[in-house]
Amino acid sequence: MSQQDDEAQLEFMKSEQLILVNENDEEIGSNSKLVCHTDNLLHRAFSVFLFNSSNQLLIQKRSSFKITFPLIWANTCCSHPLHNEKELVEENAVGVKRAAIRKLNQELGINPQDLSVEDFIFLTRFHYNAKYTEKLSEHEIDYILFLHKDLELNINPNEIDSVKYVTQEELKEMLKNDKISPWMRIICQSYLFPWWDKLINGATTSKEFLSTEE
Ligand code: DMA
Ligand code: MN
Repeated sequence: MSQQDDEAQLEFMKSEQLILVNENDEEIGSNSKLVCHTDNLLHRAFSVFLFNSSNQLLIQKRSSFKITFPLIWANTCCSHPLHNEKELVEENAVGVKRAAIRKLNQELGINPQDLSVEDFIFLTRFHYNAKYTEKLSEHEIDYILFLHKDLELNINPNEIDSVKYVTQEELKEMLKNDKISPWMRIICQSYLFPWWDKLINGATTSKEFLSTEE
């Protein structure tokens, strides 16, 4: 870590205990957020995609204070479930959804009372590894969660530089021209747009999103 690192971000790095997993996403222990990202340890993570009632996706530009991948565009909110009783629950991805409610509040100021775990649609999880610098990397089993709701925002500037709602066409232009996080790029290339079409066509359950029938 460097001397310029933001205090608040460094504190999360030191104090948060993340969930270490094997390639099958089975819990195998815990370590600090810092060690996970300096020693390339595989850990559990999530990526939320929030759509409003006009079916636009909320994306965020990460703040300059972020220790990994600052000032690049990503999906609505990403983070990690913590190694505690509430967020370790695996049934229906409840632990990850609880972590998502916690971070949607901390990053975007969304009132936790406006959300419940039932609002989230868990679609899939995937394994990826992305280097940021020689010293820092992401190595995660990332859970993709959709959320289709109009929500009031109050952006935390320590986390987020800016946010905007985009259409599919606008995001496709950004994928050509802007700096986009590696996990967001993978999700856009492998999953996002067919599911976004289904959302526009009224899908609400994971079964509807994942069915291959038209
Ligand atoms: C980590 O996101 C999770 C993914 C999917 C990259 P992050 O660096 O934004 O985590 P945090 O918000 O906890 O710093
Ligand atoms: Mn991570």
